[in-house]
Amino acid sequence: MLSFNVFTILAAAVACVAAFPAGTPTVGNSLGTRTFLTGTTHTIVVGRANSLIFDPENVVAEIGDTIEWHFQAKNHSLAQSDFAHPCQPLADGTGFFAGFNFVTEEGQNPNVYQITIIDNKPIWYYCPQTNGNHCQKGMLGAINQDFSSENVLSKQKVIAAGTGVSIVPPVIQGGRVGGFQRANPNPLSGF
Ligand SMILES: *[C@@H]1O[C@H](CO)[C@@H](O)[C@H](O)[C@H]1NC(C)=O
Ligand SMILES: [Cu+2]
Repeated sequence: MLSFNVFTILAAAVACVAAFPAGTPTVGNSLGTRTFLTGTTHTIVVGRANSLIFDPENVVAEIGDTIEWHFQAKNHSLAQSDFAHPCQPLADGTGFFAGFNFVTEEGQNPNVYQITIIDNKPIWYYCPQTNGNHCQKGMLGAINQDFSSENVLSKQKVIAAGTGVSIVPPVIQGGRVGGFQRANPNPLSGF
């Protein structure tokens, strides 16, 4: 009798596995809509060695990855734009802007700025420092640009070079500042 019961339970378990193969969301299970954090952090140095560059300026990231900017001298920031309008924030008021609180005379600011990648769309951003026209001089970056399209960073830089004074977004938004909430997670990165 006992062995019959064990067999019955096993048979039920096998039937259950067959009905719900691996990866099939079941009722009451929200896994299908969840974003899985991959744990990969992409470090970008802002203004390496007093230059007007984001290094690397091109990043390929997956959904759930973290992008983390480390600020070197002098007074840089970053703000999201669209492809066709570099050097100005997104027209609808969304997008990230890190603010100008990362100024450092030497070394690296103790704070970092982070965003999380939530979809596969290209992300375009620029340094909105108007003092010295950083964006017009090529201080631009791209995340997940589509190299099979015409809209690539090298072309955006040409557009940026021909634009007028950069627009500083009115509000700091869209990302996280590490440092007050938590220490710079990777202080040697970029050196
Ligand atoms: C950094 O640049 C911003 C934008 O030009 C400016 O408002 C701010 O005063 C500068 N900060 C310092 C410490 O120079
Ligand atoms: Cu800059």
